[in-house]
Amino acid sequence: MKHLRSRFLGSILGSVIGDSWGASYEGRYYPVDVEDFQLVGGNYTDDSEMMKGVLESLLINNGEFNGLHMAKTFVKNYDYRRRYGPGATSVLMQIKDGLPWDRPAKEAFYGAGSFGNGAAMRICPVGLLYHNDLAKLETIADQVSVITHTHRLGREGAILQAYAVALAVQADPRTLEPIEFMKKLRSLQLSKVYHQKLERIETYLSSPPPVDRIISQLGVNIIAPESVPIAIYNFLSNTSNFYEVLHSSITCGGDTDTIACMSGALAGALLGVKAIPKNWIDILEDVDIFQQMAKDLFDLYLKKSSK
Ligand code: R7I
Ligand code: MG
Ligand code: MG
Repeated sequence: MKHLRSRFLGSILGSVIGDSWGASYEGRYYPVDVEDFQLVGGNYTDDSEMMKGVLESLLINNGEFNGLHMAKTFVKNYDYRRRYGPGATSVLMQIKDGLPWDRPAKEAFYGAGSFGNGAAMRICPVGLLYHNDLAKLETIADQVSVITHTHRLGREGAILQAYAVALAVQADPRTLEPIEFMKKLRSLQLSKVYHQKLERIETYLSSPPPVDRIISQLGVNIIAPESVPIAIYNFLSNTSNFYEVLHSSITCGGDTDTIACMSGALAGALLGVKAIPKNWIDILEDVDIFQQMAKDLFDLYLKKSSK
């Protein structure tokens, strides 16, 4: 049980560290020359700010989804300096202006809804809290997504990332089999584009091609199907090394803050907070808030599982 507490904390802090380390390199091309975390990291972006909103709202609502509350929490926390995606900004500003919380996201992108990676980047707390209840995990991940991302691919990206967090938090780091992990992910009902990429990841794990080919085949962009898969790949190719998971994610370039945020969530969930250098944690912005929320989420998990 002690380990599980450390893994909740590791996953939340791993997300914020990945986000703030990757933030300096957004939009660069492979191979990104990554400097030490202490030189560039510490300040997080929209990825962590929205994850904080998910945590705040789940904690106050006993782990259940309350759309109005969560949407209002996103609006309350919104700080444009955190570099939100344009779709998410527009949705949150419309909710601030008084539109019902579930309307603007449906109307985004000419009615298609967003498939940006903004739902997946914030979903880690759902994967942690519901790691032993897949049906509930899928339901809550979907609900948390639709506040800003109603396109099927945006929601599925969040479900995939949440389930990967759930598998990571339950896995034994000494015996984790990446191919077995992938087989479990492939049992999810997802669109073809995700299944194609999950199959590619399995192949690459057995026999890795050059990194530029992995990048061109999986993608490193701002949309969910081109960022969640490479985050999972970078995690599964370095499962024993927190540093290497984040470093390799950022080296790939593209949407570096978000991809490292997602792979950091996975590495932290598997390896626990002890795998994160203490001097990294010390320089993290709002670290006390994130630590407290991770502990509260674990206590909520305990409370819910004792019923
Ligand atoms: O998904 P979202 O919140 O953005 C998150 C990203 C992360 O990288 C953060 O670090 C931050 O930098 O932003 O914001 P959205 O604007 O909803 O989606 C991101 C982008 O995906 C959009 O601006 C579009 O370029 C693209 N996109 C779409 N394009 C066409 N049609 C998303 N959905 C669509 C669509 O339906
Ligand atoms: Mg960001
Ligand atoms: Mg990003």
